[in-house]
Amino acid sequence: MPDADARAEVQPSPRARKATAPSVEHELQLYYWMKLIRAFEDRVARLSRQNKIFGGVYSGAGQEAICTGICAPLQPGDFVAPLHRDLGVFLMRGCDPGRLMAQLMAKETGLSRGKDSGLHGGDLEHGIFGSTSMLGSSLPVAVGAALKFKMKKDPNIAVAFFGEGAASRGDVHEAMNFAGVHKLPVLFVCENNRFAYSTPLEKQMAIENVADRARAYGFPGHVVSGNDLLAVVALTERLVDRMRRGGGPELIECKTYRYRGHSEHDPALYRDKNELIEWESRDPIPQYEFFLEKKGHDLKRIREEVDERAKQVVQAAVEFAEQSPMPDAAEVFEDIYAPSPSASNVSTNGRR
Ligand SMILES: Cc1ncc(C[n+]2csc(CCOP(=O)(O)OP(=O)(O)O)c2C)c(N)n1
Repeated sequence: MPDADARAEVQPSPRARKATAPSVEHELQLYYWMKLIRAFEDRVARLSRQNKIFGGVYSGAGQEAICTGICAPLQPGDFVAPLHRDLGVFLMRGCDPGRLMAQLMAKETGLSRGKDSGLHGGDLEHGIFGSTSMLGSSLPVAVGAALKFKMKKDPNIAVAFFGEGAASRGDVHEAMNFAGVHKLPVLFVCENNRFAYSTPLEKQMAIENVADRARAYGFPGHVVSGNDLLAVVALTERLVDRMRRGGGPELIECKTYRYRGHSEHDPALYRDKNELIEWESRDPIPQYEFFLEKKGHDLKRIREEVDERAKQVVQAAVEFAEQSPMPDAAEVFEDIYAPSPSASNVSTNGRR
């Protein structure tokens, strides 16, 4: 549990803060995104209890400022490799909410056409990599995408999300080392929510910050409060700008907390109730609402409008997914391997 000093330590520098100054429109858009992600996650948790979701549900509730703040400064063509708790990254990068919901319900209209766990569907049209279950395995893939961008002199960047648990895996270190050696445009984002399933932070690592490891690979590491949207946006904007200009990799460690269990089937009895309460009191959404109110917005009106808009988007996604068919068993062997060039016209039913 961070003490008061640790909290102060993760506040952004005045320079980083000054760099943001989002326009009013952008300010409200950021709010909408956080609320949409929370509403989507909450609905998925409810659907899971109604047995409508296939496979595990790994809520990112409480971590919305990270998906929002990291993705807001990204551009079309950037590549993202989300972790299993990052439905928000899919929404932020333009994945259709209906297809995302259909993926979780294993429907034919889902990202992997109902053939895979909800977590593994990627959306390459929007530059979103569909991860495998192996923790940390998506980081070398993001680094590969960054290598491509560098070789083609493309201004795009890759973003690799991972938890502090995954940070203990070899793939993560190999990916960072390669990125450092070749000065690749890849942003490593550690969502440090203090638990990897039931393993607390103290049993995961012997140092204070995951970010401290970046220096060993030859690039900067930064610590930020993952519950402070403005801080995450300001830092990300600055680093992404530097990366697009050839500055090489960066690592951001976002200090945050996982509100729910590891997944919906985990009551998380290993956690201290007071710790959860303390972190809930730092919830990113009311924190950002406080900012909006201080800026002179009519918060009550804005909240009602945004909640209504988010509710409608989520409801439409649920209806689309519920009305979608289950996959056709006859197609079970399709999409397993990429078609060979000579066979590319065969047996794909016109689908990618
Ligand atoms: C190599 C590997 N080990 C264990 C698991 C089982 N597992 C899945 S998620 C998870 C916890 C991951 O924690 P973290 O990386 O901190 O991310 P978080 O779930 O906290 O967001 C574990 C142990 C796995 N998928 N892969």
